[in-house]
Amino acid sequence: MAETTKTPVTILGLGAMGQALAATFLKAGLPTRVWNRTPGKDADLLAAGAVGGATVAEAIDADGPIIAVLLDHASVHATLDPVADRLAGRQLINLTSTAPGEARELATWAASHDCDYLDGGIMAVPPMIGQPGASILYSGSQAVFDAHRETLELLAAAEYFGDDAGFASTYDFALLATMYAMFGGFMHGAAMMRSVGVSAADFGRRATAWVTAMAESLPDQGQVIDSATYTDPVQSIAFHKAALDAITRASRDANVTLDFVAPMKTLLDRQVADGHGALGFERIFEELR
Ligand code: FVH
Repeated sequence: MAETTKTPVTILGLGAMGQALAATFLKAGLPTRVWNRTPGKDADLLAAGAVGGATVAEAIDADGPIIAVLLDHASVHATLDPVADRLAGRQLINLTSTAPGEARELATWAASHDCDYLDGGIMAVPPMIGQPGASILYSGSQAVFDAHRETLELLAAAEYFGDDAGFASTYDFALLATMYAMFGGFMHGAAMMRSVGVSAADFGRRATAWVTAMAESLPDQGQVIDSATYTDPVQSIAFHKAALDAITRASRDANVTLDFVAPMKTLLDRQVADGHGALGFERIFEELR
């Protein structure tokens, strides 16, 4: 990661993520101000050299970007609305998870207070902050990103995706949707394997190898989707429907509910009923959007 210029920063929100961000800045020697709604969460940070603000107004009364890492969109407004008149000429970097429309609303709200807004989607859990493998996706104000890129790189690899404040959030939640499908599939598989006495940890090790191998195909599937040519499949929707039917029977035999696999079966059944059985699996993309 790049050298930092020791830009002062203010962090609003000292949950697990806010504390990890603040600790990383402090370790890098950045003057760091912190604030949290509930007092007491700043103890370790103060001991490490942070300056605590008793109020939001006090915390943001400093140079440098204001970094919000709060629970959700509502908590960003709850925190910043009362100090909106102090935001003129400031730069706000919002790392709180917000839906794309919420991020765009915050950008418009910030602009109405003459405040420059950059949105970020954190692709990491707190222990990963400052470590290789962590990344944060940004969109919104390029001026804010360019001005603070070195500082942001202290936290995680930083990538900028243009001036649509909702873009980074869309990317964030698209990646999370992919992740939750994998996690849910693992829970379903682990429940099946428990019925024949295999531990979830053992299954996890084998599932990792399988999922890693299968994930290699995602860029190729993406190319099929982008070309919208589903007529020359490696394996057809009808083939995958048969597989989901078999998974359904196997799950019933293992006394595992169909809560997780049923939506995928429904999608494939509908594709076949609509006459798309001979097309490639990727055609379900057309059904989803
Ligand atoms: N932790 C993670 O693994 C994920 C990784 C990906 C990105 N997320 C998002 O980061 C945001 C903060 O997450 P967090 O882990 O720090 O969350 P908590 O530990 O639950 O802390 C929440 C903080 O928000 C404050 N807060 C909540 N409601 C309000 C409010 N109405 N007004 C002001 N502050 C509020 C809360 O304060 P308190 O309860 O201690 O008073 C915490 O500081 C989040 O968007 C994740 O989705 C993290």
